[in-house]
Amino acid sequence: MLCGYAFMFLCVPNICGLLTPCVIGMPNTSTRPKRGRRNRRVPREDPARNELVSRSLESAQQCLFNQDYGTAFVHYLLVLNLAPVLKDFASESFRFTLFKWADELDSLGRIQDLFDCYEQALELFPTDEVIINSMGEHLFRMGFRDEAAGHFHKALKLKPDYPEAKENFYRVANWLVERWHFLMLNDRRRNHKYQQAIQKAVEGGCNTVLDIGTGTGILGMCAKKAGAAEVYACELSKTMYELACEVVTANGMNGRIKILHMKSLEMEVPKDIPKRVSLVVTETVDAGLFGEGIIESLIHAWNHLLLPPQSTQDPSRPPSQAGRVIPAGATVFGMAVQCLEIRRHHRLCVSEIGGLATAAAGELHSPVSCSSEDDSTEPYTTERLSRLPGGYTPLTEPFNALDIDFNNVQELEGLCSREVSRVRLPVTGEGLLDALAVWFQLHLDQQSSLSTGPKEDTCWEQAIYPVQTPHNFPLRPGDELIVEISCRDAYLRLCSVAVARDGREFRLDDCLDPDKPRNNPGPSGNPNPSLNAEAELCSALACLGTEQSSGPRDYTMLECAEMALLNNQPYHDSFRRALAKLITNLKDARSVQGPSQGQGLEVMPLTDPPSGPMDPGPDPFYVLDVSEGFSVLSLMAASQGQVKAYSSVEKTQHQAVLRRLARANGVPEEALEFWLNQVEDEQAVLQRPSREKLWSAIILDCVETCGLVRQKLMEKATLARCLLEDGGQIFPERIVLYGMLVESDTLLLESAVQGQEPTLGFNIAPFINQFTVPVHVFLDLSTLQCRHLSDSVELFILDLMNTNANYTNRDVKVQASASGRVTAVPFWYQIHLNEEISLSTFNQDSHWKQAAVVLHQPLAVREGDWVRLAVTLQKSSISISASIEEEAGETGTVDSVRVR
Ligand code: 44T
Repeated sequence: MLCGYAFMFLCVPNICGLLTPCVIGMPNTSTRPKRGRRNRRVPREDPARNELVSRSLESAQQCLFNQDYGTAFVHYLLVLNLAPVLKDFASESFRFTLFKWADELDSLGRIQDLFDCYEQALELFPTDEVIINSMGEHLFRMGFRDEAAGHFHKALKLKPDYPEAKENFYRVANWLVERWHFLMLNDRRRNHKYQQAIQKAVEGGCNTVLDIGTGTGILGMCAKKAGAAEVYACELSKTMYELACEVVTANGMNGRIKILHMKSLEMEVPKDIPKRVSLVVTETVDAGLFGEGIIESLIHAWNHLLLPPQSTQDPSRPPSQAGRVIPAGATVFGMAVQCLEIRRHHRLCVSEIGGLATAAAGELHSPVSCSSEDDSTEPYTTERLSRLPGGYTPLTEPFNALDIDFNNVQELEGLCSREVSRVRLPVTGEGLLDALAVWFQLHLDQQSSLSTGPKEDTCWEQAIYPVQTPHNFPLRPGDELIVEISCRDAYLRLCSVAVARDGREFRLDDCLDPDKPRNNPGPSGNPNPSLNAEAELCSALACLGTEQSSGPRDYTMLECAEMALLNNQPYHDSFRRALAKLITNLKDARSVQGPSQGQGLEVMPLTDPPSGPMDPGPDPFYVLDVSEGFSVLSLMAASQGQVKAYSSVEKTQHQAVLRRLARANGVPEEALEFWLNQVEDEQAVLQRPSREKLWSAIILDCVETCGLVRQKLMEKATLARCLLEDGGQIFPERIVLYGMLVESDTLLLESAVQGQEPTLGFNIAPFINQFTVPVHVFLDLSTLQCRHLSDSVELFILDLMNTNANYTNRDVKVQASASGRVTAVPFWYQIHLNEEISLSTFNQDSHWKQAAVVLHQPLAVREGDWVRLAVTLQKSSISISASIEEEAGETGTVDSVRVR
């Protein structure tokens, strides 16, 4: 968002010519409305009404011309409500007015008004995919992702080839129907076990059933099929509820399962279900077991929706008169691990980035913390340990963290008020403590259970509780790790609090004195911690107290990807070299041109005479960094000397970190400005050069962490190019997309319900597969289970310095290096900062993940076959189709179609 915002200001004063709204064709009022059918009644002519319509239309046009969009919108509403027959003619200008007015309302924070306008617009144009899609964009920006995704989906259903909606939908489909639905439905073992357990319970007498969080309706249908007399199901997501209704109908159970669109916690007897049920089935569990609120749901269910449990006093009560839950309970396990991949996403590991010492940054945390009281933190994140690049080292044996009986309401209720329990874990491996990994066994009934363990053959992720302390603590066998286990806000929390060694206990969270040496774990970790373990330990111990901590520490929060970026030294070194080269070139050019006046910059003098590396003499070089989120690139530019850098870092806390780093690294205060503060402060804006071609360098953020090209990248590049001084540069100047052919069943299992066979005998796949998205994001290609069927091949080039030179379609030929089924084409980018310096997004130190296009149909290839990949980049979303090339060709033979 920031980028767009910054660019708004960037372009308005400088290249307004480029942005002047195009003249929208106004409806021709003299055109006669179409005649109705012969037998339809001709509406009575009403001269006063006609007069009003035509006057309002005129006013609407005038207001539009004057850019008074609010008034124009009201006039259009009036016109179109009074004279719907004008809809065809006025739709374009009406939409234009709506979008302009909505943008204004958005920037004024008038959110309710904004959505009211969309509601009114949709009353007039209920099937207008452009309006629906645009409303989705506003919803998305405001954080209503489910609703936003619903709008994109609707727009796409109305017009399947509408590129904007397609791009938006693909980006958010994961929120609408999360990917684990596919994994779950493809997990035959899991399906079968649930079915067996439900069937046994129903056959044993549980004949009234409630499925909490029914998803596609599968567990409810199992209960019905097993012979339950009454089955109810509830689902809080609107999209999933509608899907469940479709699925149940398609399986001939319409009316036999009552599906409610609500959260189970809101259900009441007899309002929603006529009487208490004898069985609750649910799979509302996430990798951390409790994250979907199962504890709260079950407490509520026992108190309001379920029959009383089978009591030990009266075991004779028949099962139909007693309540029970599937799953019956769970056992939670934990294990301490060393894992560089986790570490670099949660802690600052480097003492230097791009020539800047990082010590002054202060304590930086990722938003994942089990000890924090901060609302913006999550207690855990999730990963598939087996798929983490670089692997992990267990430091303890798996330990039993918790046993929970879902059939015991007292135990469920007591969980949150239960004392914090402490476990002492013998350390069995040598390494740095990076996280506690957690998984569980879900006991469906006495006989059957499912495990989400990292060693099991399952698709489930584990919960990761990263260590947030700034120290590096090398553990070794003989130590004891002390872990606290608690349950707060119905989340399970695990926290490593101390290490016991040689009879002493060292607390891990205590480093109150910021002047004490920080012990950064190092960018690549220490492959053999024992090498300098003693030195590390001494320094770690110097930071550790044995007495109680005296209160919360001050820290700044960075997103995990921002932290990984900060730890990415090759990234920053490349930028530093590329910036240095540019500045040197520009200096040379200036010295040839003569004195700085030759630049014609009308720069107001900087308030204080700059000191340090900033040369007060010549005009500075202006560098703008519009990276998303936290970035130190502007500061690195400023540290080059004779540079005035503008950062688009938005958060005050983040700006403070950059200021601290600037001070500590001898960068004069005035060499670094914050773009948004600048545009809000008119005085400061005046101090900026007024020349149009302002910037020596503009740094663009091209690739999202998830592995996709950033939206509107090429538009931004076009604008940025207009703002460069002669010899100035956009970083990067070019990005090249690479890909390869792979056979990966894993990707298929995550993208759609596979195979022709019904799922547990039910017809579910065609319904849920409507939500299949061809592009997978956030992949770790280095650990993805797949067979490579070709070498990597260049798929596409995006030239940011010459956006006209880009094409939208390209055919690429690639030779199969092995026989197999091509199921996907993973892709990544080489980001060229200049001719010599480039970065890959498929790299061990990278904060980027990779993405992949999953082919619509797998393509069988034999070794040596030539495959033609038709690659399309529409907006910034990529699509690829593959076919066998009958005639032999040369690797990488390319036919490109220049479109723009
Ligand atoms: N878990 C798989 C599936 N919901 C995630 O809207 C299982 C993941 C899994 N609806 C490890 C192990 C496993 N009332 O559609 C969602 C959600 C809905 C509710 C009504 C409620 N109280 C709720 C709570 C959630 O239920 C559906 C499923 S919840 C997510 C399940 C071996 N990791």
